[in-house]
Amino acid sequence: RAPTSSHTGRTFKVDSPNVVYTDNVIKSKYTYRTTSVAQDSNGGLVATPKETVYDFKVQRRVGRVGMMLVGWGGNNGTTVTAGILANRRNLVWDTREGSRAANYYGSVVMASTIKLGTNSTTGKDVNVPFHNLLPMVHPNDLVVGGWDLSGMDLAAAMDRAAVLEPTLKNQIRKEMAQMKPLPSVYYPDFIAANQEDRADNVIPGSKASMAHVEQIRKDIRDFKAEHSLDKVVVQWTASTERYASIIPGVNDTAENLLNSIDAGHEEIAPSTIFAVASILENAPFINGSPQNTFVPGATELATQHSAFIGGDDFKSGQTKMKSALVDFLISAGIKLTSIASYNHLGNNDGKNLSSHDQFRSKEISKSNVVDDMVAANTVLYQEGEKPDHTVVIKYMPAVGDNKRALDEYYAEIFMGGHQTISLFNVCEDSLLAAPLIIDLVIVAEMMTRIQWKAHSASADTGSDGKKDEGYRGFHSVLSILSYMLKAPLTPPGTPVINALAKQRAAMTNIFRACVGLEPEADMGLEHKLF
Ligand code: NAI
Ligand code: DG6
Repeated sequence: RAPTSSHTGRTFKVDSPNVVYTDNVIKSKYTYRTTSVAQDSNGGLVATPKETVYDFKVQRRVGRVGMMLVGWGGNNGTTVTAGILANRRNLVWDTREGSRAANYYGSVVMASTIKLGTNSTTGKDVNVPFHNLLPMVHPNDLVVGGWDLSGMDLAAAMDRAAVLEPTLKNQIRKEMAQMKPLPSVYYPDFIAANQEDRADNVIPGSKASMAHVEQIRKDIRDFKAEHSLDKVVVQWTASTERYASIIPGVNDTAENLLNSIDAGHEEIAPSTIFAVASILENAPFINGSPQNTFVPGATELATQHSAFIGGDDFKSGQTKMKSALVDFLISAGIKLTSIASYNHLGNNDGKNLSSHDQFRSKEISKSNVVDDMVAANTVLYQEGEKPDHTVVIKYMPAVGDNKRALDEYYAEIFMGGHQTISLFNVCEDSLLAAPLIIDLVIVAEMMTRIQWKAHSASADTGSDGKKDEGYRGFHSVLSILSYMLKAPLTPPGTPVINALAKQRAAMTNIFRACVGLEPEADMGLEHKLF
């Protein structure tokens, strides 16, 4: 299917000597301003403004993009696929509350705006859709495919998921029924025993093998060829696995990991097999579940191949709220002392998580999400001090995909007082996760078209001529995806940012830099100095 969609809303061009548009690329010269802090001989801090000048280059042609989902027949997989079909066809359906139309609500890229600047005449803010910041793939144009342990076609799987209205499902049933997940890799030890009855679509072999890696690689290549795609992004939205043990000599280096796969080592998870296959195919791979798919050997392999990886665990409901609320409380000078987070849900994810080892993976990813905000406030917290934080998840079939998340935030305020915030959050799990799956693909694909280099005065910024050399991609570990993820993966040795507003700012400001625009400072001096 030829791409047909165009982004709506206001487009713009930057008028600056630092920005050049050609038919193929956008080039910008960008001055990155930071503050370097050192300690003087008396132990005092000295802050020095620092400037680094970069050249960015963005390929304008998006090309044809495929999205391959592992766990395609699950609640998230079927919901995101149905959502794309419905949007593509501008579908409208009846509900008991009136008619509803397809949209991309919940996608930060598709449904939010950024402030471009202030109107030169009125002084009012001018906002543009996020997706107009740079040439990005439109989700309607994504070609969707993938794998699942369950061989059910996507129409039947969508019914099993029990997420969407029958009046919508009826309009896309025919198309969904033609979609069938590819057989997948099943190592029963990694997911809950209660998932066994789904596993009727498996590639033979119940532990790691190079043949499995090769089969997944072939699947990616075949999908690309069959649909004439320029690139494919692979995403794990399959069941949560248990953690893999990190064993020296087994999965600690790229070489050891490949050897261990070859030797059929039992500590290699299916998700790591998919990660390795994607890396070797140079297809960006994103882990939407909490387990440690990216064992050190997998991260090293990605770096060696300059292949993009991102993870872990979609940040959809309770945790997204937490990473905004905790940032607000601590930045407001309120000392958060405990967070009690309780969930109950009745979908298949909840069933899988009712098994201890799989729950443990989720408990870890849901628990570490406030560390950076706490550590940043040395007025409220002594070194090593943290709020109490507990996470409970219970399987309650009756509520299906409509997860209930109850949170109590308990904080110390002025003069020994207390503030207690209780939240009851009904998180329609897959409807919150589906737009994140889309954002992760759009942003990951975007990153395949951005290159940078340290600025050199002799650089040719005006054409694709000979001097146009020395550009390279961002680091393999795409921490720019952090906004969509609970436990963001970052390049080794670099800080993890969980605060939601900072995560969004990182994404929008990097994209702004690519068109030579300053970060949005929110100072509003133009309205304050008269
Ligand atoms: P689901 O249980 O409905 O779907 C998972 C699918 O993965 C199933 O169809 C299952 O057959 C398949 N599967 C399991 N192992 C597989 C393998 N090795 N290869 C291929 N397919 C395999 O779960 P749901 O709700 O779609 O969630 C998917 C994942 O996303 C879970 O790990 C969940 O924890 C995670 N997640 C979900 C969020 C949400 O809001 N829905 C948010 C954050 C993470
Ligand atoms: C229990 O919380 C089940 C999980 O799979 C979550 O639904 C999912 O991880 C979303 O979590 P959160 O904290 O982003 O709402």
